[in-house]
Amino acid sequence: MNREYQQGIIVEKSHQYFLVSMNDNSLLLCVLRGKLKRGKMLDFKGKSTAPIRRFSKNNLPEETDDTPQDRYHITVGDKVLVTAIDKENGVIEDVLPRSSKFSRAKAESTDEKILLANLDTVCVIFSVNDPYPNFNLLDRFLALAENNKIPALICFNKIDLHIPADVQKMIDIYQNIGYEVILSSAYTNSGFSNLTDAFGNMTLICGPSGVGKSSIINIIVPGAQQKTAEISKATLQGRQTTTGVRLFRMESGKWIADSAGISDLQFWKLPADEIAGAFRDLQPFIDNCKYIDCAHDASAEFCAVRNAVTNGKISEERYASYLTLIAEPSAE
Ligand SMILES: Nc1nc2c(ncn2[C@@H]2O[C@H](COP(=O)(O)OP(=O)(O)OP(=O)(O)O)[C@@H](O)[C@H]2O)c(=O)[nH]1
Ligand SMILES: [Mg+2]
Ligand SMILES: [Zn+2]
Repeated sequence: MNREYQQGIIVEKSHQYFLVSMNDNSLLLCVLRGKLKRGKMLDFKGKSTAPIRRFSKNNLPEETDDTPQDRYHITVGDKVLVTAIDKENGVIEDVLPRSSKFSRAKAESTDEKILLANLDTVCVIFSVNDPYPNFNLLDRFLALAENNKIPALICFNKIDLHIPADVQKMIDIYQNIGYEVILSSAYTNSGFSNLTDAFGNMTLICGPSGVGKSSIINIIVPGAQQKTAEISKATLQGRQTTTGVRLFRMESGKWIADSAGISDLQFWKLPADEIAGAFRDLQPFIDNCKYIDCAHDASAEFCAVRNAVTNGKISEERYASYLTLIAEPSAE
């Protein structure tokens, strides 16, 4: 590795701009070296000879919608090698290999969207009420996490509000399946030590809008909101963020990523034949169905999954959720 490169981690991305938290804790606003955009990685031996184009906050390169996307979809969470231009600006020379990523399913593989790289935990947050949880959406998040092979935990926030009986029933179901379920309230400040104990080295916080994701992050990373506002003002002002994901370093050194509320169900599609395998409670049964291409739906014969539902080994609610997901037109 060339000594002039410094290592950092991308904490925010907006079109072709990347905010990089350097190992010395400074923040650099970076663009990608042209060869990265064209899909060429450095070989870690030599420094690129291409001239560095100077830019400043007031003199950023023109931003257009048809900016060519970099081939690697370099994104928040990626570890990068940077050449600093000055105290505020730099150029990303290379991206280090990823250990994992969380992306939407690759049903249409030309348009993979990676939310976060190098994570080891997904924390799906819903509120027990206000808004009332959409459990089908929760199942979609969980299935996507399974599909991305990232361990998921569930947090039900706003327990200072009344917990409806139907919600309590579902909480029990998720616990029975084997998911860790944490109950929290950002208002009474409860549940957060359990929550942070369950976090890995890099945790993606996701869930629908209005459930308290940002409120929770603000408790876990004091000043996060203020920091976000300052960063956006200083660097990304007026520029629409494309990923909606922001990475924060917790005092413990662990990383936590806030993401914009997602209620767009379309976003979370998986190929139909991968859905059953991504339901943790259905998965153990799918190999016992008589037909290898069994869809485990109402018309399936000699289906071990349906049997398990009849015998009470799979909950009716989760099975109904599964049927909803496979019934979608483009889940093929
Ligand atoms: N009663 C109650 N309200 C809460 C709690 N946590 C957050 N809220 C409120 O819920 C609303 C939404 O909180 P946010 O933290 O902005 O929610 P979010 O999930 O980040 O929403 P998006 O950014 O839109 O995805 C705010 O009015 C908060 O004050 C809680 O534990 N209990
Ligand atoms: Mg938020
Ligand atoms: Zn079956």
